[in-house]
Amino acid sequence: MLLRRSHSLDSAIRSSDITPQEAFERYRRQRRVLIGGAATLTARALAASYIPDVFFPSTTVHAQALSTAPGKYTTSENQTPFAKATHYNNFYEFGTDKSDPARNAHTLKTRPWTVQVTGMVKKPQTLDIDTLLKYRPIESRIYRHRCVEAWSMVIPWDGYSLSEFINYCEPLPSAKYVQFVTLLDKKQMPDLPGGYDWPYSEGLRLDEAMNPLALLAFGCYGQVLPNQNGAPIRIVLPWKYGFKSAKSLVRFHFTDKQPKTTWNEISSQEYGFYSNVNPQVDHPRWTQSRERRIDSSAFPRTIPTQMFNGYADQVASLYNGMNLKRYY
Ligand SMILES: Nc1nc2c(c(=O)[nH]1)N[C@H]1C(S)=C(S)[C@@H](COP(=O)(O)O)O[C@H]1N2
Ligand SMILES: [Mo]
Repeated sequence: MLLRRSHSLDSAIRSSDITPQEAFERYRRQRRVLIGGAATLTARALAASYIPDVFFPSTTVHAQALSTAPGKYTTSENQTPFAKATHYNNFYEFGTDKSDPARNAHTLKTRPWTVQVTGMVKKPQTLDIDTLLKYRPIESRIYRHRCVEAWSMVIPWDGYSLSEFINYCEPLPSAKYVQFVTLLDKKQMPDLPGGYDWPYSEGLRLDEAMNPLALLAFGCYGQVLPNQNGAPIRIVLPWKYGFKSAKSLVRFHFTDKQPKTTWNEISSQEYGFYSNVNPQVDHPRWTQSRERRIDSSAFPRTIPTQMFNGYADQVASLYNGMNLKRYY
């Protein structure tokens, strides 16, 4: 019997006909084109990065993170051990104790995941997390990480500059701020604490957000972000207190007004909009002039805190002429 072949069916492959293996191969080819030019990636890292959920194997790229040359984006200070950076977290949606997120955040579902771009942009849109992940080559940067509670860590993050993504969003000239809105889903966050104005949100002036130091992170320690560290996408702002670095982002909102931010709403005396690390401006309840490193030193806080957490060369000019005691 002669099979009649329909041309239209023949040429239009429905996505449901594609096997996972084919989809995987397709993803792999895309990755090669998009990040093949990144000289820092080893062939093995590149090959392993084709696995959608684990873009680097921990061993290979952890080594790469370690070999990243110290420079503007990378400190040579000792890295905080992975186990500490993933078991001493603030992610209140999963509990307010430092050990809660590692225990509870397994209920966070990171695929499928979309990110909305809203407000004063040329074209409001919704993007798939994997589109964002593939948009620019992933770099490793080792940043100091300073919490407002006067502890610090040194963490290798994997991502690309937030400015790259903001350029992609094409904010209108009227946009002066960007707000970061994070996931709120009581089903995934059964222990969501009361008394907070969820969802957690943060924000920056647009020129701060465009500073190349501001990182859009998808991974840390050469592997995909653990849920408790803000999977599948977060901000990292090493010159500001940790709470500005919002985790598990679902929306970027561009606006001409300074956005409301979670901690500022809770206690504006303690947590300002800017929240730059500043050893000269104390928290009302403790000094910010010293800190302790989570891996090595217990109390007392013996490490002197640096202005802008040591990144003054790169960011101080953003605040020229501002009274930083007033705009804390
Ligand atoms: N969505 C969300 N993002 C958040 C927080 C939070 O509670 N919820 N805590 C912030 C605080 S206070 C800090 S210090 C950092 C901690 O990041 P880490 O756990 O990866 O070290 O995340 C910030 N981002
Ligand atoms: Mo923090």
